[in-house]
Amino acid sequence: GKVRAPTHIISTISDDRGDEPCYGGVKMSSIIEKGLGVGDVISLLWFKRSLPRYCTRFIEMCIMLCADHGPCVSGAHNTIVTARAGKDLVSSLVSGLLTIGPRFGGAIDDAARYFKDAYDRGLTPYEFVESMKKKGIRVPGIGHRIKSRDNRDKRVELLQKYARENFPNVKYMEYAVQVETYTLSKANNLVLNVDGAIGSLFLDLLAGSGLFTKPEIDEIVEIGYLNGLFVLARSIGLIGHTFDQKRLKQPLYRHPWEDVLYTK
Ligand code: Q5B
Repeated sequence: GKVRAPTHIISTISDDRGDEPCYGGVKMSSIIEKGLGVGDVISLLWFKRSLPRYCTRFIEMCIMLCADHGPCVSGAHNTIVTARAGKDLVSSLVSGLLTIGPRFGGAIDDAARYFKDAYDRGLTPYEFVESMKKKGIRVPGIGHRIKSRDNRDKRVELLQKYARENFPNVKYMEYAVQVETYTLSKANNLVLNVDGAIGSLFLDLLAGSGLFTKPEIDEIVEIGYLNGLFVLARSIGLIGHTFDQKRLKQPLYRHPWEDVLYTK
C-alpha cells in the first residue's frame, strides 16, 4: 500500500494541495498575518528557508534599486521598440528581459563566482585583475557606461552603507572595493557596478547569516541564483515602459538613417 507510482515532477518549494497554499512550508495566511514582505517570499521560494529581517530587507532593497534605470539601457530600449511595434505586454517584457546577460544586468552571478574564487584563494586585487586580463575576461561587476569615479552609482553606495551597518561581515564586499581601487587606477569608469555590489554582498549575506552550509553556498553560486534578482527587479521597470509607450500612443519606431554608418 505504501508503494506509489513514480512521479513525472519533483517539486520542493511550494504546495497548493491543502486548504491554503504554503511557500516553503509556511502557510500563506501566516505570511500575511506576520506582515512579511516580498523579501520573505523570495527567501522561502528561492532559498527554501526563512531569513532574518536584515537579509530580507537587503533582498527588497536590491529589487527596489534595480527596478529601472531609465529608457536608454538595453532592456528598456528593446521593450520600448517592441511596445511601439504594437506588441502585447508579455512580448514587450520578454524582449527587454532577453537583453539581460554578461554585459547588462546579468553579471551578478559571475561577479559572485569570480570574487568568491579570488578571495577564497587569497589573490591580491592586482593578481586577480591581471590574471583575468591574461585570460581575456573582463572582471564581472566592474565597469559602467555612465558611472565613474566622479559620478558614483548611488545604488552601490546605498547597498554598501546598508550592509556595513547591518551585516555581521562584509569581507567579500570589501575585497570587491579593493579590486575597484585597483581597476580605477587603470580607467575612470572601472567602478564597482550594481551587479558587482550585489554579487559580492550576497556572498556576505550567504556566508555571514550562518543559515547556509558551505556546500549550499557553493551550489547557489554554481547554479547562479543571483541574476534572478536583476531579472525580477527590472521586470517592474520594463512593464512600466510598456504601459508608458502605450499610454503615450507612440508610433512604430524606426531608427534614423543619420545614426547608422552605412559602409562596405
Ligand atoms: N574594460 C559594463 O564598458 C561594460 C572592464 C574592462 C576589465 C572590466 C564593461 C563590462 C563587466 C560586465 C558587467 C554590468 C560593458 C554593468 C548594468 C546595469 C545598469 C546598466 C546601465 C542598469 C561597460 C573600454 C576599456 C577596454 C575594456 C576595459 C571595461 N570593462 N577591463 N574589466 N570589467 N563590465 N556588467 O564602457 O584596453 O581599451 O581594450 O563589460 O559588470 O548592466 O545603467 O547602463 O541598471 O541598467 O562600454 O547599470 O565595463 O567600455 O567596452 O569600451 O571598454 O575598458 O577592456 O579596454 P564600456 P568598453 P581596452 S551594470
